[in-house]
Amino acid sequence: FSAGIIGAPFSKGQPKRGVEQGPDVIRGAGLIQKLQKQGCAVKDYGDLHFPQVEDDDPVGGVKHVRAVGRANQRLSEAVKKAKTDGHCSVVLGGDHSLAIGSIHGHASAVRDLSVVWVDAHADINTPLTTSTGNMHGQPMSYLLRELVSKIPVLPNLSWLQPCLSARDLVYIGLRDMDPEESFILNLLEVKVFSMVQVDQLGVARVMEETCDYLTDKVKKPIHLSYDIDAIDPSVTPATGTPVVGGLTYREGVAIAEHLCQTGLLSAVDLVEVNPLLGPNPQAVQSTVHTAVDLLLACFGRRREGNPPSDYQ
Ligand code: DIR
Ligand code: MN
Ligand code: MN
Ligand code: MN
Repeated sequence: FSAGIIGAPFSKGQPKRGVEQGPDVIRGAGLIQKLQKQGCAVKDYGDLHFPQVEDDDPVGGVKHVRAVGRANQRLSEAVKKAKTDGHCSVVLGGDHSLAIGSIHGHASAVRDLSVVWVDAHADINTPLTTSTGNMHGQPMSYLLRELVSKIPVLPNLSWLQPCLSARDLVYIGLRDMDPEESFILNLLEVKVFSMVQVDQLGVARVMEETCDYLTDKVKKPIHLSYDIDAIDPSVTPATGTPVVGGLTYREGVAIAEHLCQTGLLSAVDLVEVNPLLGPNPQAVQSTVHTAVDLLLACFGRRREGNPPSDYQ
């Protein structure tokens, strides 16, 4: 196990300030020391620098296309580097538009991968279906091969090739989808474990079925893209678009533990932590600590305990 940590302090995929502070607060809560303490080798690549993009007017209602395009091009290179260096890449967001570059960079290093997208939202609006114009509600539409004909040419995104098949995608935790997003998911027959399935099956069964589905033929590396708003806002309120009725802390951690135990986890995004949005400092702390615990579970921490490691 080794983690290649990449900070991505980027917020232009959505309108609220503060989410660019995600890498700082997650690092500040001791992520790297805690990973090392549990026996995980860590390479910290530091934070990416995203230069100001001038004249970034909306394109057909989609906001900050050029900034999102440029930032994700940089992130893709950084993730590709972390992968070729031999690490499980960890992208600390920043908003969820960063999944474009993270998954693209991962795919360019390993060729074929599967994605587990844990989120209250499907983030699969196209530039034509989006009602908000926010790019963090759209990343999956740029990544899926099946949707390539639905994506118009956009500035600073010409480097991007779709690199994921709908068959290799599983959603967990959905509970707030736009009607057009539901239409797309049905059309492409994407595997979805919404909160209804989490309720009906329980998280253990959801994870068994997720892994069985993804490893049906070949065992591809898994990219986990974890939006902190998948967890219930009673636990993780410091996020831009909280939705009631989410995963419990235990369900959220169980997802990360199970994916770790597959031995296939190859990249992780932890996005949408916004320390300026909690109602009080404890709410922010609860959000940040949960984010750290999810990442620790991705790298082998088990609630039933771990034997001592000689790393440290
Ligand atoms: C909405 C909200 N579906 C949109 N999406 C969010 O903006 O497209 N994604 N909040 O995280
Ligand atoms: Mn999201
Ligand atoms: Mn979300
Ligand atoms: Mn399994």
